[in-house]
Amino acid sequence: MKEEILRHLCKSLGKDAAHSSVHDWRVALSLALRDRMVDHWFRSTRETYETRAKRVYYLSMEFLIGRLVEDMAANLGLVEEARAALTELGQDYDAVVLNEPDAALGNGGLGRLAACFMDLLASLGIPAYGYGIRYEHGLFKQDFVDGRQVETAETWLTQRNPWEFERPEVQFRIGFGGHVDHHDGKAYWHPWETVLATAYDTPVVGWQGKWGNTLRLWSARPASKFDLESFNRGDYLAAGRSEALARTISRVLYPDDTTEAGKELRLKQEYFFTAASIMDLLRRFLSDHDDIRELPQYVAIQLNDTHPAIAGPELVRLMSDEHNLPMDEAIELARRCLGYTNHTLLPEALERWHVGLLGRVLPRHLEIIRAIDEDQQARHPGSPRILEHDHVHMGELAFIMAHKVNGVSALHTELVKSTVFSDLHRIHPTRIVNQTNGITPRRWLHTCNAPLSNLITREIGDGWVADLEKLKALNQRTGDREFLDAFSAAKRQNKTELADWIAQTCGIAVDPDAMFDVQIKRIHEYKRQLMNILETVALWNEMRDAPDAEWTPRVKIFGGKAAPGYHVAKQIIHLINDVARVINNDPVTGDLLKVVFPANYNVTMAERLIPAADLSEQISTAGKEASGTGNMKFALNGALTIGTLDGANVEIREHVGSENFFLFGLTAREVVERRHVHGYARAAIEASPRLSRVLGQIADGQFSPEDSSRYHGLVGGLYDHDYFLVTCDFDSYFDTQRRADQVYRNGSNWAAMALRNTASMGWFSSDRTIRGYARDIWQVDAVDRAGLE
Ligand code: 26Y
Repeated sequence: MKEEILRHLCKSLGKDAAHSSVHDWRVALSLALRDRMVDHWFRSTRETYETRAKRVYYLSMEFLIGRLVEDMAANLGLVEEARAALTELGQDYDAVVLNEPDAALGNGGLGRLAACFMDLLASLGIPAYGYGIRYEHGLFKQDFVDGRQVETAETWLTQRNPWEFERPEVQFRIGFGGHVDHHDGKAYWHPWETVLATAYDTPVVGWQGKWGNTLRLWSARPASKFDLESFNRGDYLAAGRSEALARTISRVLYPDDTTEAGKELRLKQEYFFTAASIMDLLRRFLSDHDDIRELPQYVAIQLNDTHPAIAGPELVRLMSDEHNLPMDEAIELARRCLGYTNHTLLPEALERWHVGLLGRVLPRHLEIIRAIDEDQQARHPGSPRILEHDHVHMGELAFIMAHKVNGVSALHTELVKSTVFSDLHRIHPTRIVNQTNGITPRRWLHTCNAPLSNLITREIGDGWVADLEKLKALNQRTGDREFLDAFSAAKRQNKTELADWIAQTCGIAVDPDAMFDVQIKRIHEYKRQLMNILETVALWNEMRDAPDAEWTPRVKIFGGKAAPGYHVAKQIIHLINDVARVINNDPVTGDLLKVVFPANYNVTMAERLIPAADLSEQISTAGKEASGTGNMKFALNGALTIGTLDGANVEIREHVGSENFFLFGLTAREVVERRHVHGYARAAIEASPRLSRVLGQIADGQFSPEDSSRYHGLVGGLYDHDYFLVTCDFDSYFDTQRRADQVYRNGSNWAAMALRNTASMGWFSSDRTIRGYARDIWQVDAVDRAGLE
């Protein structure tokens, strides 16, 4: 390893060891690791070709990958070797690993899920490709200026990306706009604008390096030749225009996980990567099959939400316009290839495109969508329409074009059946299935939490890393004092490390013996960070009223970004920062209560925070969080959950046992009923002196003395239209927090409950999820390739 690192430093980077930066060492290490995986990767591809195995294509606008170097080293079993090599070379392995930029090609849960799935597809030896966009700028970088979120462009690609292989030979022409001619019963689309999609491949090698798949990300390039004539005339701007326009398509990740995009660029991005991916997989299929009618036997395409839903019409277009299949047959064939995962019920996140826009950008696809709509009506008169009120409903399109539609938790799946797609579900009663989300145990325990991971391996061996259900054996240790102490010591170590990091990055001293209470996720009203900060203020009030009472010291930790245009979410961030400033400087409460909100939450920060958490905040309004996956990561790392009966919380509670989970709040059904009660929010506030006091303080400017009316709108909104029922759940949340305080003060009981959580989380490995997709949706074999050499 040492030789290989030095060789890359010198031969690939042209650097001399004596004059190399941490960055150079990191790239050299990455290249050395990459070399080790290339053979596995080639062999997997060869085997897939030879056996003509069915392939899975996972189409996703987002892949929230994070850092790769440690992940790769861990999967190849090379962490110790790499560490030793760098140490011998006089380098600090941890600093080198931390030098890698966090690849944030996603917004949140859906993007991170895609990354976890890539790991498991490779670990299970399922031939698969992830397809997405190689955004030049991933999710924006967040800073706080006077407590307000400020966004700047993120630049993960300014340095060389050692993981990817550029494939200039893999190019597809992607058309936009123009018109469609029809003659002799055939359609001819003449796009007005064309860009090139070029491929960049990142190998994804699974656990123990036995199998490798490809993450293929598309980058946009101009299709036309450089305009030398303008250039020579001195009109440099005109000469560069087409290039700039083309590249815009893969320039930035759409930084929003809720609001309707409504932007032509977003539609172009969706079509750009979807079309390139479909053309690529068809080319691959046709390179060793003659009959396109066999496509469904060899190809399974999974749509990660509706963002790539144009895949349906695109497949139909290629099969009918270019391969001359009748339209109805093309529709049926496409359907047999496609699966659609729904990740949200929030009406504002369901994609709809105005027909005017869609027809302008994709005229042929609009015709095909009309044909699909008619086909559906002919087969199922009265079926919900794809085209309605001048809009194309992408959810309906994806549903109708998929042979299976899946929800991401049991509760979410039931709600998909009974709400957004109730009519389609009645017509297609077997189409909706449930595949509860899962997480990769490698990144989310083995690699991110060395103290706990080593303890578990000492106790039960290392088989749990590949088969997380093996953690069940730890249940026998919940009465073992010595083991519980070791378990608590591992948590304590993580908390100490986090406390050091918080001191360095936020300048706040926190006590590692306090309860670390963590809420990290996108900032959104339905996730109710607002309820958490209101509860923090209520707790602070009561601590100040009786500072000598028996309190459980707490550190409230927040992390998350707000969509740049989401005003209320940004106000919530501002409020958390304002409250933090006041509480952290209060000598009366001192170490009893601290509020910490490190800026720029990302995968790397999650890897730091989750192992150190005691309490996991999963407090969404019931019925709104489709699944959640952070909830799984916390419980696996031995945090107890305080949560509502929402998303996968329901299943987590079933697995860990209701006595090891702090449940509170209205159920999804009660939420719907409560909204029908006139004046429910005002009534709840008036019935709660505690909440009234907190809201009064915030509205009066106690936390924003420089601008006393800053939160009038936010507080007023709670009185008048508290859609997410913060007010209704507040008291039960507060009381449950105090119950958690009590249990935490009795440390050994807490540790036993936490251990039950870790021991019971095996089912939430994405191993189980991927096997479920393979069996129920893709009809592919999850081959156990553990025997491969
Ligand atoms: C239309 C567009 C702007 C848009 C972009 C991103 C809409 C939605 C999204 C992202 C949604 C998302 O991340 N959903 C989350 O998916 C996770 C994985 O299934 C769930 O665990 C989580 O509950 C859900 O909010």
